[in-house]
Amino acid sequence: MGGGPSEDDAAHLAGAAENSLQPSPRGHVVIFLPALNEERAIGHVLDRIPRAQLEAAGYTVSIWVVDGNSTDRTLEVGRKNGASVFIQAGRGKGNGMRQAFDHLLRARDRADGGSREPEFFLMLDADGSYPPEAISTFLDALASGNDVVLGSRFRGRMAEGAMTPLNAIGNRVLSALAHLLFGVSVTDVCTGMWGFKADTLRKIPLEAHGFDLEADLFGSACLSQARITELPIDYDARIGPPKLIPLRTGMQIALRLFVRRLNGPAQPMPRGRLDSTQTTKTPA
Ligand SMILES: Nc1nc2c(ncn2[C@@H]2O[C@H](COP(=O)(O)OP(=O)(O)O)[C@@H](O)[C@H]2O)c(=O)[nH]1
Ligand SMILES: [Mg+2]
Repeated sequence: MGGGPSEDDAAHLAGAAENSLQPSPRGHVVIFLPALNEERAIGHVLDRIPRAQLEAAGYTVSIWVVDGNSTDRTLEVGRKNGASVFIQAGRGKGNGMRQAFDHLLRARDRADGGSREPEFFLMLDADGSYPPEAISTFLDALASGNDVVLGSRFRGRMAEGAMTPLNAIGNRVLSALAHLLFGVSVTDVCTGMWGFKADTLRKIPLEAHGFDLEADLFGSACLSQARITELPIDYDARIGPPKLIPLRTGMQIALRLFVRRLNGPAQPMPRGRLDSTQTTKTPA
């Protein structure tokens, strides 16, 4: 990689921006699937996204696989199933998602020509554990005035074996810590399913590099007085091996919560810088 997006990429991007100029009565929905070596799961996740239903309801939908430089067939399966692909620079879920958010926010700014149609960003893990069918409910919660919606696995049905006892305890402790530090009630701060108004993401600073992304999203949203709500979601066992190392990741998440709290409401990060090593492709 390197050297910036090719002319081919630029043409794809221009095409994507033109598509999103089509008027959409209820707004634009951008769905992000962070993925590192998820060739076995990502096709199923993409299949389950209720794209036709969302389009019939009046949304314009685009779906992006945010790839952490997978070495398996993740990208190929993603493209085959109709997703666009964003290949992050470097490693880490936090780095990848921050780059992808910045990139898409910038693309949306170029596309809407100041019309400011509603824009909703959804993020869910690409490992088959979160329910894509719940996207419509998340959009309803955003459309009815919430800025940030997170899916709580502890308030929904959890499949047997989907979460190890150690992870369950860790998630509970980290959620209690988040509640204590930010004063906003939360039962599952580490959840991998989120919805945002794009304008909220434009305003909140994010600094996370890895699996501390969710802690950063939550803390930063709280400090910017965003209206946050939780919805119950079902949680299944993931397809394929996990990427997360429990205890180390737990410490990293706790540290992110403290750092975010101590740093306070920082200035929003300048959005829209495209790192020269990122590449993007929409499906052919
Ligand atoms: N873009 C990107 N995604 C990643 C990276 N590491 C993990 N992921 C994805 O992030 C999601 C959460 O990872 P997972 O191993 O399932 O962690 P867990 O669900 O918290 O146990 C999955 O969809 C992974 O494929 C990375 O470095 N970059
Ligand atoms: Mg997972």
